[in-house]
Parts: sequence; C-alpha cells; structure tokens
Amino acid sequence: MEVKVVRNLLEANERIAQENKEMFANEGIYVVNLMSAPGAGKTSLIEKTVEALKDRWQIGIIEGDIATAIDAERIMSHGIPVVQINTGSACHLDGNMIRDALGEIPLSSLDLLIVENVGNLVCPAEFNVGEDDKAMILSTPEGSDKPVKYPLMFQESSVLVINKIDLLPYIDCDINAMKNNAKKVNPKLEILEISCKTEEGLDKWFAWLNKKIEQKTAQKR
Ligand SMILES: Nc1nc2c(ncn2[C@@H]2O[C@H](COP(=O)(O)OP(=O)(O)O)[C@@H](O)[C@H]2O)c(=O)[nH]1
Ligand SMILES: [Mg+2]
Ligand SMILES: [Zn+2]
Repeated sequence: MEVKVVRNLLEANERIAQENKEMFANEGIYVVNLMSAPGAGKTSLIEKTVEALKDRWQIGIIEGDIATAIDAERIMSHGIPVVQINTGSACHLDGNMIRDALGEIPLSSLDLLIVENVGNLVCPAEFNVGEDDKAMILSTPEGSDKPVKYPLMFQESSVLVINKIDLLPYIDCDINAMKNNAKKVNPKLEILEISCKTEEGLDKWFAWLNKKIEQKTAQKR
C-alpha cells in the first residue's frame, strides 16, 4: 500500500515536471537544478554565475529553502528576478512548486533559469522539476565518501562541481578519492573543481553553462 502511494506521488510529479519542461522548451530557456548538502556553496555559485553571465544572458533564479528569504535577498542585490519558495516542512522542491513560482518571473524574456534546491543529499534527486540538467555541488570538507553514500544525487546529475578547493591545504580531503567515487557511481559525470572564494576554476563552470544555454536558446531563434 505504502509503496503504491509513493509511486503515485512520483508519477504525479513527473507529469507536472514534463509540463514545465515543455513550457521551458517553448520559451527556449535552459534550466539547471542545483543540488547539494546545506552550505556546500549553491548560493555562492549562483552569485558568481549571475555576475559573470548577466550581461550576456537574461537570468532568473528560483530559491528553495525550508524557511526564510535569506538566499533570495542575496540574489536580489544582483538586480535580477528571483523568487523564494519556502517549503515549510518539505525537504526538496517539486514540479508543482516550480510551476507556482513561474508566475512571478518574466519567463518569456529569460535564457537561463537556475533553481537552487533545498540543501539535502537525498530526495531532491528523486523529484524532477522540468530542468534540462541537474548539477551537484559537493564541497571538499564534506568528505570523499559522499558519492558512494548518496549515489542517486550523483547518478542523476550531469555535472559535479567540487567547491571549496581553497580549503584543501587545511582539511583531510582526498580529492582524487572523491572524484573516483563519483565516477564509480556515474562514469559519465563531468567533474569541475572550483573555489567560489578564490574564483579558481569558475571559468570552466561558466564555459559548461554557456554551451548548454547556447544549445537551448538556439532552438528558439
Ligand atoms: N572557503 C570557502 N568558503 C566558501 C566557498 N564557497 C562558499 N563558501 C562559504 O560557505 C558558506 C555556505 O555557502 P552558501 O553559498 O550559502 O551555501 P548553500 O547553503 O549551498 O547555498 C558561506 O559562508 C560561504 O561564504 C569556497 O569556495 N571556499
Ligand atoms: Mg543557499
Ligand atoms: Zn524531500
């Protein structure tokens, strides 16, 4: 019985996610769903991305948090449209929440929509929201074993961004083991090493994103 309830929930979400996806395709918007544990650097990476790409692309942000508008306020200072979703008790975003938030964003003018999911290494990976790609951020202090302990997140993602490489001299993180573990659960995973603090490696993330946006928006024009 319980298994069936869970399956119905996921199927209902999948339908709404598919509708969102069709809307994004019609508008030619590239959508990335950013996932990580709390504090890995999702908002920091969004802020760097907005500053680097906002002159080239029209960007919108959807922020997901259990409570507060702290992240949306951080983004708002960069002068681009942002919507905060407060999930209350829910530990992930789903297709319905994204659909509701879309009314608050000038959708037809956008090229890039970044969704910051709730900080959580488990269920965000189970709920599609209509995105083109899921991107995972893992920060060096979290430990090299996380990809094998939480494999679904890494399996569902197209790219893994390893953040906080500036901390490597001070912590016990075997970054090669981290990358090997990620490749073990998803051999196709692209891996980028960055620091939002020193900005090392960010150019590779921007290049990855630019290519994705170019491909998606080309279908519109
Ligand atoms: N040393 C260091 N700290 C970082 C880096 N990226 C983010 N932080 C810090 O980590 C904390 C959590 O970052 P935040 O972007 O809020 O993470 P989120 O919870 O995933 O959105 C903040 O205090 C950031 O300043 C980094 O590359 N290096
Ligand atoms: Mg955040
Ligand atoms: Zn959840």
